[in-house]
Amino acid sequence: MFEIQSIHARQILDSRGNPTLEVECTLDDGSFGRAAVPSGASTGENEAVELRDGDAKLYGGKSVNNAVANVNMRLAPDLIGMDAREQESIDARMLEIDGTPNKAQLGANAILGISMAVARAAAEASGLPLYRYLGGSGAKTIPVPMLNVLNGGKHADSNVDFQEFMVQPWGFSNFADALRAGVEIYHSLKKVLHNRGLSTAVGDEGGFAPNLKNNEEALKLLEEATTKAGYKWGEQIFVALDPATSECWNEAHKAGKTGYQMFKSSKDIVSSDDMISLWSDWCAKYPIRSIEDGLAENDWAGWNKLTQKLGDRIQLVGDDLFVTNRKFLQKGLSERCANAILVKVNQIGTLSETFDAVNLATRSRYASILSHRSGETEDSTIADIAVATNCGQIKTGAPCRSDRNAKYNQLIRIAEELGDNAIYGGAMWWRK
Ligand code: 2PG
Ligand code: MG
Repeated sequence: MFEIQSIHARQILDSRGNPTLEVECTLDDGSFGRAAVPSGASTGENEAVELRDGDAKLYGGKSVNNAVANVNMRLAPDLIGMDAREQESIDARMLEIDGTPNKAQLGANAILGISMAVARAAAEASGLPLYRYLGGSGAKTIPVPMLNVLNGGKHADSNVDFQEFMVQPWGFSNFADALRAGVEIYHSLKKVLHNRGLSTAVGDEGGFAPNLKNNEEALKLLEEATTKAGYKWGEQIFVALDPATSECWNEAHKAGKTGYQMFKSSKDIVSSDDMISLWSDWCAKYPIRSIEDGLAENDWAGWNKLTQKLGDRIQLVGDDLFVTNRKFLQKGLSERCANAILVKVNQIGTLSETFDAVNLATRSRYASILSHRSGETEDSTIADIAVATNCGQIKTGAPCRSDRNAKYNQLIRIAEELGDNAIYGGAMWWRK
């Protein structure tokens, strides 16, 4: 009854209007799973390969017909007949067929589509919701959301250098109240921006994307929006940042320099130490609990210094630094860099390896945050994975646009289903 009968991929569109794949898996009892693959814009250089056709005549080179063909012609025939519950073996078999260390042959997008679709079909055949199938009977933590209410960097055309200014509603006893606070702050921010004559158009992840006097003004706006919405800044609501500074590093590199270029505002190039001072200055002034990619993916020495300076006070998250890959996480552990990992299924390309990364992080007392990509679809698998792993945090954009709200809505469903058994991640701050 768990035997894979068919696997089929097709090209669909993501939230930016770029092609991506969705994969369908049917089992011999008729159980069915469908999953769609996300796509990043500020990608880490060590991510698994997203295979695109590169034919300028089709979607500006972004079509994924080869990845679709790799699912339908190369992987599917090999996997048919396997037991869909054997996630590890199925994922391992795909890695074997691909034969490269970074899934460059068949595409991590092709492989991930199958990995997720198979899990969904197996969950259906088991009669279990996905989070329960993946996480077992102990899966019950609804994650604290990081709501990216102000977008900059590569996700917006504004003059803000840093990519994500997020509010994190830690100070609530349940997910529904926490999410409502995030949503009300989002709407409050819209009014604050509107009243100042600033743009309320949104960026790739649904957050507003105004031009500002400087990067720090974003934090002041978040504070005003939070207070005006009636919530306590620094008690109920905290700040999480993803400045995505590998982009600043790369811009400096393009100019033949080493350091971090504020590529949208001043064009200044600053050092790793200057960035660390900026973060500690901001942490003294604002209730920041989390900074992701506060330094660039290749600045390991800087990361060690940053971790020594702020690592016992706030969460320091490696995204481009770790690319959901246990090899890079292991390096971070040895070199004492960061204290948390961002977890993106398409950075590594299979569910098994995603769980490996989370497990290593948990055993090493690093926090894990499940995350969307800037290019998303209606697929909400990451919401289930967040609950399945009990990781306690999720980053999935502003509460705006259906690609983002699909994940919030799935968490609402799961929280309702778990009822009194649900734990809201906010109840257990990761260090204290
Ligand atoms: C990030 C992500 C998601 P992208 O940097 O964390 O917010 O962006 O998917 O563009 O890499
Ligand atoms: Mg990031």
